[in-house]
Amino acid sequence: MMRLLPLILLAQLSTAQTSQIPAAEPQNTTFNATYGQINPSQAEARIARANLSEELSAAVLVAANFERSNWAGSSTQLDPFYDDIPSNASTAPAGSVIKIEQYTNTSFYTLAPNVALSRFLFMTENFNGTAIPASAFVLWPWMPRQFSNISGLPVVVVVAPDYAGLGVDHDGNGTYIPHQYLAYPAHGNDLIYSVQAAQKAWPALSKEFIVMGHSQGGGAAWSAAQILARNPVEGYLGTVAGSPGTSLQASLTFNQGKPASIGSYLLRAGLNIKSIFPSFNLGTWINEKGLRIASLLQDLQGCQSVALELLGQTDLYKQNWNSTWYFSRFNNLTSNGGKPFAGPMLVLQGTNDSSVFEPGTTAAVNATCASFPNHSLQYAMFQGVSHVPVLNAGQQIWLEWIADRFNGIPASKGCSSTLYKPELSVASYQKELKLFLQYPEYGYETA
Ligand SMILES: *[C@@H]1O[C@H](CO)[C@@H](O)[C@H](O)[C@H]1NC(C)=O
Ligand SMILES: *[C@@H]1O[C@H](CO)[C@@H](O)[C@H](O)[C@H]1NC(C)=O
Ligand SMILES: *[C@@H]1O[C@H](CO)[C@@H](O)[C@H](O)[C@H]1NC(C)=O
Ligand SMILES: *[C@@H]1O[C@H](CO)[C@@H](O)[C@H](O)[C@H]1NC(C)=O
Ligand SMILES: *[C@@H]1O[C@H](CO)[C@@H](O)[C@H](O)[C@H]1NC(C)=O
Ligand SMILES: *[C@@H]1O[C@H](CO)[C@@H](O)[C@H](O)[C@H]1NC(C)=O
Ligand SMILES: *[C@@H]1O[C@H](CO)[C@@H](O)[C@H](O)[C@H]1NC(C)=O
Ligand SMILES: *[C@@H]1O[C@H](CO)[C@@H](O)[C@H](O)[C@H]1NC(C)=O
Ligand SMILES: *[C@@H]1O[C@H](CO)[C@@H](O)[C@H](O)[C@H]1NC(C)=O
Ligand SMILES: *[C@@H]1O[C@H](CO)[C@@H](O)[C@H](O)[C@H]1NC(C)=O
Ligand SMILES: CC(=O)N[C@H]1CO[C@H](CO)[C@@H](O)[C@@H]1O
Ligand SMILES: CC(=O)N[C@H]1CO[C@H](CO)[C@@H](O)[C@@H]1O
Repeated sequence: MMRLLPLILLAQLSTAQTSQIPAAEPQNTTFNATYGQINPSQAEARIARANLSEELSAAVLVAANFERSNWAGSSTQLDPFYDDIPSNASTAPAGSVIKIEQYTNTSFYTLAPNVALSRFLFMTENFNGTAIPASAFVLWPWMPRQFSNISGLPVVVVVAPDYAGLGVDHDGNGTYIPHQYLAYPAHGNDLIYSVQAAQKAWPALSKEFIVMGHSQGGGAAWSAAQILARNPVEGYLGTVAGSPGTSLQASLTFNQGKPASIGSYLLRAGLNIKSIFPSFNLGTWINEKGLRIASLLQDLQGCQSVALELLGQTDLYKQNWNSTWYFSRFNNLTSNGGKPFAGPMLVLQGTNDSSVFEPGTTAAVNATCASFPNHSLQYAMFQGVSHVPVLNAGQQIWLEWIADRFNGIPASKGCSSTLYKPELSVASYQKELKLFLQYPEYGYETA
């Protein structure tokens, strides 16, 4: 039987601008933002400390300056919004709001038009349950979608926390707040408490909410569902976990034979594990060369682009990592899957994901379904789809799933698994994003 696809004709109407506009000049191919670019005279000395090759040193500098060109105006460390922590942060409980910026000037942000932004600081809890400040934002659609079953603006995607330690990186006393990378329960706390704080700050937000995240955020969302099974929160309607991280062990197991990936995970996770296990020393997993690189990564405040360059090396770690107590314990304490969770939950996974591997997610889903066959878990796999693009491939599924929850339609009980296949052959589809954003300076660039 032939399937009929709904046909939508898209027409773009172009109108000439009549107002005075700056004369067109060629698109600027240099990085636009000059703010925060590393001082060239200092860069060499800072990078030299890591004893990298000349070629890699140059690549790291380019990557660092590229990241900085993406900052929205300034570093969070110099932005008073993130840097000035209200004094009540020392006493306010998790889930409370400690600062609200109702209107955020988005001229340096990469937002779709007709989306407004508010930022706020709230109290979350770190892995061990200490209350700490963190940041989050609310995206306000021009016309929020209405749902029959809830009162107020539907809370999903619009409230987005920075993980604790990113954004706000110190408490009211100036004490450093580490980002507990891949300690999923800590990230789960950030999701749950940011919603509670946002609801306090903006009563127009609905009591009902859906938790959603992707990749590390998918792991955060799944972990939030596990936390909510122990500590239920009124209004919770379900979780969407896209390409979810399930455990450090899973990430490393599926990277066996790829030493660069193993080193990258061990270094990034190991950087802040000391905040959970005070006796841990990064040198337990990471060798001397790796330690120099870790210092540089922190000195540059490097993010994904810098890490991609710096951690792409094969010889940064010690071979005995997987026989250490810390590895086993961290893994046991932070993993997702095979544990009770508050459902319903929708898990999205591409079968050709080279960051979060499908067999790892499938194993976590299987373990969960084996132990909790009567919970509601819907597993959606997407043939040939990779890591981030699973949210594009699967958007009909997750948007409808969310709408059903807000409309009060109960999710089916039990576990189900579906492999979705594309309309045309897998090879017909562009696999990855092929663009990056630039700041438009002239009208012709956005005409
Ligand atoms: C491109 O941007 C850089 C940095 O903002 C500036 O120095 C340069 O003059 C610009 N070039 C053009 C062609 O606009
Ligand atoms: C720096 O790197 C070079 C080349 O890899 C190596 O020969 C040298 O021993 C390294 N120096 C230190 C202090 O590790
Ligand atoms: C700073 O630390 C002291 C001692 O631990 C504590 O009593 C105080 O509440 C902290 N203040 C803030 C603003 O966090
Ligand atoms: C903390 O103080 C800020 C003002 O600095 C206030 O807006 C906020 O409501 C307070 N939060 C709590 C939980 O006391
Ligand atoms: C937002 O910031 C831009 C750039 O600094 C400025 O031109 C604009 O006037 C600001 N908008 C508002 C509403 O303050
Ligand atoms: C954090 O919790 C873990 C697991 O219970 C424990 O082993 C560790 O000692 C705790 N760390 C701190 C800093 O309290
Ligand atoms: C532990 O590491 C060793 C050496 O890299 C490797 O041969 C072994 O397969 C690893 N075991 C696990 C369970 O990852
Ligand atoms: C982690 O869990 C496994 C399986 O339950 C157990 O064998 C192991 O002893 C645990 N490791 C630690 C350090 O608690
Ligand atoms: C998960 O369960 C399915 C269905 O029982 C099975 O076919 C598959 O091999 C399992 N996969 C993993 C990785 O456990
Ligand atoms: C998976 O991705 C790799 C790398 O992009 C590609 O070579 C391979 O053909 C893909 N496999 C499938 C089944 O799509
Ligand atoms: C984000 C940023 O730095 N934008 C700058 C891009 O370039 C134009 C023109 O040079 C500046 O006005 C913007 O401030
Ligand atoms: C506010 C509201 O109408 N809530 C309802 C949403 O749907 C569920 C399930 O059908 C009901 O139990 C709620 O009362």
